[in-house]
Amino acid sequence: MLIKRRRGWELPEQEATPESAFLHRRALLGAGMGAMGLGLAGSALLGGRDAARAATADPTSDLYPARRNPTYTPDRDLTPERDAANYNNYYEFGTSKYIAPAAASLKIRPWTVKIDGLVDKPFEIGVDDLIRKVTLEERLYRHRCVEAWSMAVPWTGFPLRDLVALAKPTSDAKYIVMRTFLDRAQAPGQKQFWYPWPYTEGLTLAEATNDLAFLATGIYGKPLGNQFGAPIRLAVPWKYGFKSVKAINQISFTAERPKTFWEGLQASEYGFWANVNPQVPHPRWSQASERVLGTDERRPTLLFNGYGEFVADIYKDLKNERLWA
Ligand SMILES: Nc1nc2c(c(=O)[nH]1)N[C@H]1C(S)=C(S)[C@@H](COP(=O)(O)O)O[C@H]1N2
Ligand SMILES: [Mo]
Repeated sequence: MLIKRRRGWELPEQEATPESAFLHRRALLGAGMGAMGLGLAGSALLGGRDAARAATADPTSDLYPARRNPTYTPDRDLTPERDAANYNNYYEFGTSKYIAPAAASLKIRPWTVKIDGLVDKPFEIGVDDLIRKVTLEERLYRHRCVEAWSMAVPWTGFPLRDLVALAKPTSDAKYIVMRTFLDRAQAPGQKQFWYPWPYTEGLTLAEATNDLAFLATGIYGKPLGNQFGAPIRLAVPWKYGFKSVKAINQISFTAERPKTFWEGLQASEYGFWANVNPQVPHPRWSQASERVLGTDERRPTLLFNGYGEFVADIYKDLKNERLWA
């Protein structure tokens, strides 16, 4: 995808929802595939790779691209898809940044999300049913990894708040805990027993119901690729990237603060709050600036990753907490 240099508010629609997404859908519909299902005619018509993609087509792909919500527009160019899709953190599939091929084999359907803990009535819901219960929208968000690299990407998804509303937490619930699948056969990284699998993250309910907290099911105008945490992952852009847990299959409401994956590994370096703050260095490196993925650029890091206007109020009475990573 070619990205021309423009101000954030001038980003045209086609940069967030690449042309290929429209073209691919049009090819399918033009061939009558919508009604026919994915038969032989389809494989003959589409090239080998496209045919493979169509055969495993996401059951909700008709919902993409979704309408853009213009409230969320970053101050910088979007990261080209090719760069974001080939530089990922996903320890379940290895500790390098090049896990996309390994992650591709994760089976993401059927997929259910279990909602339990302090809720009116625990339930389990198929991810496609969940996606069709809510309204998908596109948001352009910055992402700042604790390792001091950053990107800006167009997520598709829905506010985490809408899931909280579906779950109906009781008045005792104070935290929301999100967990990734546990399957050593599919995720070789999970054979590394010194990590506290499954990957677990948490937010306070005040954070979870903030406008910015987002559950992403797509990116670049299409369903999520596996390397991004398909079929459903969190995006909380004012926090370091490790809070944005991928491939969620359980969401629990609790009265107690959960022990998160990275806290379990190294609490002194990766805390529960992990709000982005350029003035609070990581014990082993500065957080003052960030390398922008896909460019040679370094940018100064912003307090709350630039999202203070949305979230600063949440923290004003929490002065005794270690709010910054
Ligand atoms: N389940 C799971 N979720 C995860 C991770 C992980 O290793 N496993 N890595 C986190 C980190 S450190 C970052 S920076 C982001 C990276 O998201 P991306 O690969 O989509 O850019 O995912 C986060 N979510
Ligand atoms: Mo990260």
